[in-house]
Amino acid sequence: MIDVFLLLGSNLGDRQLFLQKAVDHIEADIALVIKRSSIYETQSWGKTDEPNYLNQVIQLKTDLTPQTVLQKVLHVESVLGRKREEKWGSRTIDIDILFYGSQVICETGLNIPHPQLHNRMFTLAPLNEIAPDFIHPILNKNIFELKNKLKDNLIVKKL
Ligand code: PH2
Ligand code: MG
Ligand code: MG
Repeated sequence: MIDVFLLLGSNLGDRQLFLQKAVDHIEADIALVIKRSSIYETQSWGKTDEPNYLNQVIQLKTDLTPQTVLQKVLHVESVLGRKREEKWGSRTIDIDILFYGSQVICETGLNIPHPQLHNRMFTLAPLNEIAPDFIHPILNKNIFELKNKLKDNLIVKKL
């Protein structure tokens, strides 16, 4: 069984409900969630005039291939996103694969580890809560070290 870490994010609509629904769909369609971080309220990274996000990291154990995990994650996004897209005119849930064990995967549409995770406190803070000792297979540093090293001043606080 491979440890898979996913980042959930929502910044539109009932953000907490979308995170919960994502977890429900993931448990039904992909794998049991063995750990989940607290939910964090985070300032929008990249486009800073967007509404704040809620972010959460969850850990799964699965034998599914990374390609299958991606396909299933995109399906969950589209089931949740599509419902709300008409109402809110924007995406309400984002599910990103952060790690698939210690594997490094570079394919079109599938880059693991997530290429930006070490630059984002909204990812490292919740990840550090559940997996501080996990070693980034490219940077060869654990999550705790990456978080302490990162200079990202955007607000990230536990709900
Ligand atoms: N996701 C993005 C862009 N910016 N900012 C925060 N705080 N949280 C996110 O999940 C996030 C973001 C693109 O996926
Ligand atoms: Mg994302
Ligand atoms: Mg995404």
